[in-house]
Amino acid sequence: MNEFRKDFPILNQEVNGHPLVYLDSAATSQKPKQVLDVIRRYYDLDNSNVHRGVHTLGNRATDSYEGSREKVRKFINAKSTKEIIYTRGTTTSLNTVASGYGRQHVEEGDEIIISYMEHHSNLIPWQQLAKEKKAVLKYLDLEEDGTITLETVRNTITDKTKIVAITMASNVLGTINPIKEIAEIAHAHGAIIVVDAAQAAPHMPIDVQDLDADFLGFSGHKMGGPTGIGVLYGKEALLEEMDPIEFGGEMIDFVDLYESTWKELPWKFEGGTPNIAGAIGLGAAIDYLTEIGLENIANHEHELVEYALQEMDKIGGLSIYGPRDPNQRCGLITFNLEGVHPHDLATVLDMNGIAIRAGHHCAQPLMKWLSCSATARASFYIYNTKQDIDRLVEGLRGAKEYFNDVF
Ligand code: C6P
Repeated sequence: MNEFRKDFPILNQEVNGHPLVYLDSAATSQKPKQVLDVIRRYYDLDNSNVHRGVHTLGNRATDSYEGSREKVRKFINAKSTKEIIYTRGTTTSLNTVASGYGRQHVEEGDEIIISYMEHHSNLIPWQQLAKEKKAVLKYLDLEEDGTITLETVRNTITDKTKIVAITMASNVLGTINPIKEIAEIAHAHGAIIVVDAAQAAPHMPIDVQDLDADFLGFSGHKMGGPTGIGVLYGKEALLEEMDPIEFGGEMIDFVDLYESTWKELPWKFEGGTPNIAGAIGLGAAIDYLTEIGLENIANHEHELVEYALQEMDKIGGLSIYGPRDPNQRCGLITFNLEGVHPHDLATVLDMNGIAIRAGHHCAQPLMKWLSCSATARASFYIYNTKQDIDRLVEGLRGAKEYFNDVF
């Protein structure tokens, strides 16, 4: 995988006098020059609004924008491009389902099920919906190692459950959840499953038909694409019966003084001028990842996680969260160094050119479950190497000595 590193110009720099080691891809990934070139070329040559013009630039922009939608469809094996809605990112995708499908289908006393490991984006929309509808919000318990068993799922979902909303891969624990099996249980009770794939889509193959996901959201910026673009996948029948969330240009068929009708799918959910360059950039990112192969990416990250766990264990004084089996987790490791606040740790590492994230990772209920207020997190992607992990481990050893000496 080392050869891909050269595609990421940003990595070729020094930070605070040291070669940059970027270990914060779960927050946002770096972008390969192939994606940057496509965006640049679009603005240089084709920039125009979509679905409006009869002029050549408008047609080119529309072709690229809709061409990217087909790439997204293929990427997650959706049946039709009608099922692919462009959004601003995972947060908007999940909010769209909660305020669209959720408001139309959830009633007083119904259950919405989420888990303790959800990112706020897959928690607050359901919390709000439950409050509004007087529905019951239930949490799937976690095992000590941060996994969810199917027994827990079976014991929590009931015939009153309308929605199960769950992450495919946790941005804190790294846990990969058995979505296909959870979907089966949800469907047996007449519930739908909403999948947060923000930390999954960039790192492993996704087949929405095989998973039998009803809705699934992800963000372009975590998979080599630009910020401000994401995807909401929804089964056509469910999207068809769902009302639009935003009203205005682009999404209408016919407007009269007191009544309007909507365009067909997917456009009825894409009000206003869309993020055209973003969608085209996302298409380029999908081309890039597909060329490498999602299986290869997943294997590379498993190797890195396995190596990192092994080397980090040797340091002593580190609490590492999430499952120990590298095959059960995605490419990130969340940890704390005894007696050191994760922000201080991240600052010391940054002084050595190593970028990690520290904080609550937008998962405050999970922090409570872990009995801590914050953690440090190193996350990996295609461009990371074992040498990067050696630098991290060296940095952590140095930080440990530094804090031991100072305090
Ligand atoms: N997690 C992280 O550092 P947006 O911001 O809409 O692109 O993605 C939200 C989101 C939803 N679900 C999961 C599992 C996520 O990890 C994220 C984003 C980043 O962990 C930023 S908080």
